[in-house]
Amino acid sequence: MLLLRRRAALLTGLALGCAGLSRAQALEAPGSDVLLTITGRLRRPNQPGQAAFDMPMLQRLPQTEIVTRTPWYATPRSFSGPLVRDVMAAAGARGDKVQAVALNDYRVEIPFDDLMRYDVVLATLLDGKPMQVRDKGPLFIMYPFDRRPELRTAVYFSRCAWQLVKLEVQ
Ligand SMILES: Nc1nc2c(c(=O)[nH]1)N[C@H]1C(S)=C(S)[C@@H](COP(=O)(O)O)O[C@H]1N2
Ligand SMILES: [Mo]
Repeated sequence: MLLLRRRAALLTGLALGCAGLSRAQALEAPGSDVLLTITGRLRRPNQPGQAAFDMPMLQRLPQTEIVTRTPWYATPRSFSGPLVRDVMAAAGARGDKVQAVALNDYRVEIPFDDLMRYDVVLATLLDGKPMQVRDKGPLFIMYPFDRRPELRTAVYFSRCAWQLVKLEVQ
């Protein structure tokens, strides 16, 4: 299951890489409410200087599920959505780090290394359901804390921005 998901993610990564090489390929335009904006060095913007994603665009990318305990909930929960690295690839984003910005103006820096080393998920669903803003939604960055116990530190918990609205590539 996990292996299949990994393989799917890898194949998509390759496909996106090829699309990036052709350069003519633009990121599709969002057809509904924009949930996430990526700014910075982008090879595939879909708006002047930025890449905007709506829910269907995020849900068309390969999906990964992380079931894990977290500091936010008393029991293990399921967080699912695209990998952050695939969202970055879809926008053709290149950089060393990314500033995650949340609705409540919370900001935190995430090194690109994290995205390569770990399967960091841009969660669009909590236990299979969309998250309301009052439930830390609509987007929640999640690390695989239970599969990678070394991540269970304040540093990585702080990188899990909930109510995420923007990623600034630097
Ligand atoms: N949107 C948002 N995400 C956030 C925070 C925040 O204030 N706003 N705090 C971060 C920090 S510093 C930690 S340690 C964890 C847990 O903080 P919390 O208990 O306030 O959610 O969430 C992280 N994600
Ligand atoms: Mo924190």
